[in-house]
Amino acid sequence: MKVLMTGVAAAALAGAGLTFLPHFQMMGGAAAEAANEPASDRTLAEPPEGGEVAIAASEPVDLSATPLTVSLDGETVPHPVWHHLVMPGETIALASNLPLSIAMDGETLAQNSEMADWTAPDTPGTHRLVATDAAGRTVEVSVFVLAPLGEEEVLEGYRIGTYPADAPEGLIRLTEADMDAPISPNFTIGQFICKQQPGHWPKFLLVSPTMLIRVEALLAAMQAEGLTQAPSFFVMSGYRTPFYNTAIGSARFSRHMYGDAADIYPDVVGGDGVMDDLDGDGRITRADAEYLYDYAESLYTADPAMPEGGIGAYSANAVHGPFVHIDGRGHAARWGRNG
Ligand SMILES: [Ca+2]
Repeated sequence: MKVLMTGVAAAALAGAGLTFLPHFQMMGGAAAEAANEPASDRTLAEPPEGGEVAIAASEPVDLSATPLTVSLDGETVPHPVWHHLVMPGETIALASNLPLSIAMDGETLAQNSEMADWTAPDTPGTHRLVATDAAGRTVEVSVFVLAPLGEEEVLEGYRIGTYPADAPEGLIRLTEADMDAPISPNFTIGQFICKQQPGHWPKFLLVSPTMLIRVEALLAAMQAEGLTQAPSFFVMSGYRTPFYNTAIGSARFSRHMYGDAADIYPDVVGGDGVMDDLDGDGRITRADAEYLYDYAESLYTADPAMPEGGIGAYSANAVHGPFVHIDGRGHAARWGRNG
């Protein structure tokens, strides 16, 4: 079987509980089939074998023996599409296990090299790092040069407020033109902006890698099992400024203020901003949020490599439908699931 693997498909398999290896492994054949098996039959963290794989290269290459691993500042890039945050003037270091052609904003940084450095400019902004190996596999990273926060409570007219603890060093400064910058295989940065000041630009926000790893894995697993046709989750609430978090009466130390939480659900049917009928009873109720909660819980529990974090289930109210909160706080937290 020959499989032309897209980043989305690869992520779907990677997140299916089959692998969440700390590197990329393009899979085909038996591995792709295994992704459709019930969760209980999957082998965790075992590299797939066999299968002929072509990855948008001129010639098919059997890459199964040599996964491409890329790290930025010592952190493994977990998906072929990812993001990285850096303060102005700081240097980021890319390292790989294979020689790469590495470009930033279309300008070559290194060729046939397993490492490259890039020093961020002094001004905040969005940049695009693309690394390509000899087989044509790519790693694409949106690099956000952050706007220093300091003691400011307002940045360029955008109300930030005051962090109750652990104020971040800087925030992503997002212009309207960069809304579609990808931050993972199935999510763009624009999905996570705070709802305040809708017509105001630029906006400021954060996203965390652990939250995105968990949310991507959940989506990919549901896609692989045919539980949703959604190309992405609807992000009802992603980042919240401390200002906004206080205004809506949320938890004082909400992980949303750190870009480390997302209130999500699949919304294919109707595209109406309301969760789909996941449990198939013909209604959209709390039971659908609990279905998603339970699915996330069992998926994360089955994968020892999954970063720890929170899961919460919520009922509909006057202004929103049912949803599930996912965060990457670093330890397990569960709420909202009764019985
Ligand atoms: Ca239902």
